[in-house]
This record gives sequence, C-alpha cells and structure tokens, in this order.
Amino acid sequence: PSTPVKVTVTGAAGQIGYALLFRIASGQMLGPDTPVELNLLEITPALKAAEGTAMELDDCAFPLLRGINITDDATKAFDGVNVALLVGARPRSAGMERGDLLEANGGIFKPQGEAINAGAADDVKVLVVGNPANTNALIAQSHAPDVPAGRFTAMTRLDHNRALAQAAAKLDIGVDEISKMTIWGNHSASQYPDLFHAMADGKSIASQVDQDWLENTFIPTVAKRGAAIIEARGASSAASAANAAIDHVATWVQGTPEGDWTSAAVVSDGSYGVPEGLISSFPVTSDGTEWSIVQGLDIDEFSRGKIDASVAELGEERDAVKQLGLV
Ligand code: NAX
Repeated sequence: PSTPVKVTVTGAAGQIGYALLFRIASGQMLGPDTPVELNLLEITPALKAAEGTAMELDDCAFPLLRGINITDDATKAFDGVNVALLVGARPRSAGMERGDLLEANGGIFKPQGEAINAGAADDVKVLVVGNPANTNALIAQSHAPDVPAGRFTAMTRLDHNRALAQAAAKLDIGVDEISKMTIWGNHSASQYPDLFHAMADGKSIASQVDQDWLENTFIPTVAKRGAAIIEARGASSAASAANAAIDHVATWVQGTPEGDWTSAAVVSDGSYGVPEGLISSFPVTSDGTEWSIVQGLDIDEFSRGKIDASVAELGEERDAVKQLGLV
C-alpha cells in the first residue's frame, strides 16, 4: 500500500462537503488504488457537525480511507496537503453589497492561501469551489507566492456539465457523444457556454441548433441553472457541485482524453485576450499534472462579445479586491 494522498476539504460540514467526502473516501476522485487521508477544516461552531460526518465516514469502512483529521486551524489543515478543495465560503446575506462579500471572503481565502504557501506538499493542487470562486482563487493564489500559480484553479466544471446535459437533451443524444464543450469566463451569470466549438456527430453543435435557441434558451438556462435549482429544491446545488469537484480533480490527475478538453478556471497567460493573471474559465487539457489552455480556436464576433463581458466582470472583481488590499 502506497502512502496516502492528503486531501483537505474546507467547509466540510456543509452540504457540498457532505456530498463530496464519501466519494473521495471511496476512491472516486483519485482512483481505486490510491489511499487517502482526509483533513476537514471548519469554523469552530461547525466542528461538532464535522465530527458527525467523520463518524459516518468511519462507518462506511472505506478500504482506501487511512485517516481523518478535523480542525479549525488552517495551518494544521493544509500541512502536507496534496489536494486542497476550498469549499467553505461566506455566502451573501441580505443587504450585503458585493464589496462586503468580497471582503468577507478575503478574510477566509487570504489566510488559507498563506497556510497553503507555508505547509502544502510540493505537488499541491488547489480547487476553489466557494463563491465567488474565481476571485476567491485569485486571493488565495496571490498569498501563495511559493506555489506555482497554475496550481490554483476555480470550478466551472458544474457549468460545463450543465451545458453538456442541456445540449445532449436538445439533440436527443447521450452526453458522451459530445466533445469540446467550453465554459468561458466567470463562474457567474455572465459565464459563456460555447456551442461553436462543441462537437457532436462530427459537426459543431451550433450548426445543428438555431441561433435563437442557443442565445435565448441554452445560454441563460446554463448560466442561471444554480438559481433554478434553489427555486426547485429550496437549497443550492450540492450533489451536482460535489460531482463536478470530483470530475475536476479526476481529470486533472488522470489527464483529458485525446481529442477532447474540459473547462476549468485557471490563471490566464493572456490567451484569447483575457488579461494575464485573472483566473478565468477556458477550454483546457491536462497531462495528468498540469492544465494547459487550448490554443488557436477561432472566436467569432458573437463569442467575442460574450467572453469579453464575462472577463470584464472578473476584472472588476479583481479591482475591487485590489482596493481592499486582498491581492
Ligand atoms: P454550506 O453553507 O452548506 O456549507 C459551507 C460550509 O463552509 C459551512 O459548514 C461553514 O461553516 C463552512 N465555512 C465557512 N467559513 C469557513 C472557513 N473560514 N473555513 C472553513 N469552513 C468554513 O454551503 P455549500 O452549499 O456547501 O456551498 C459551499 C460553497 O460552494 C458556497 O460558497 C457556494 O456558493 C459554492 N458553490 C459553488 C459552485 C461552483 O460551481 N463553483 C456551485 C455550488 C455552490 O453554489
């Protein structure tokens, strides 16, 4: 048996945490041959609830689960971490302005970035799920100068999977018959799910649907799906968000299949006119270690406008956290 991979989950007592931890411990994220040790980070009042989740993890007798540590101390939680899933975040409460939200999250993601910088393993991979995910990832990354910037990512895989499901339903095909789906920009309502590069049956999906459906049904359905889930379920997406986090890390460590890509928010190198340093969603491939932004795609005028609008929002969020001294 090899040494366990250390996986830290923040917000472990929350609803995504509850849907995520059992799948990690059962081997669905890192594979059936990789033992894991779980570090659960929570705020002090939620430690007891995290202990309850840990009791249930014990009760599953997962053969791959080699240990569980529960703490409210970020330094301890990230010591030696190989995979960090930053799920816990401060939600927007009534009357909270965007600046207040960014500031409250800065108070979480700045110290977590510092703790990752101080203690993480050399191969650490970070996925930020907690919203506003792209900008929280930027805050954490900017406080971890010793960690390669490319190790910090934010999750748009749920949006990607939502886009796959909507397009497959429209074409009446299986999701596995679609390749090259892309989410561009911010994980917010401004995101751009791109059907011009997505392929099915050897042709672009955009060429198989009418522009009105693409523009006025598909894009808003994907971009506003989170709100529709809240409306229907009375609670925000949890199992599907956990599933997307599992997919993101699994693809990162296993690599993308030949001839396909996925979507992830990664640090921009200036590709496609996205300002360098912003953490924006792109079409990406993984070689099992690093993400690379897919190069050379033609971007038509319609897509250009959509990408630019979402990237502008990311720029505004970066300016706001800069003014707050958070990056
Ligand atoms: P919950 O409110 O159920 O759980 C969040 C947990 O985080 C709580 O247990 C809380 O105590 C904990 N927490 C707060 N501050 C913390 C800190 N400083 N350190 C450690 N833990 C801390 O929310 P849940 O539904 O699990 O959602 C978690 C986050 O995911 C939210 O920010 C949510 O907006 C975001 N989402 C992101 C998605 C994405 O696609 N990127 C989709 C799903 C989800 O909406």
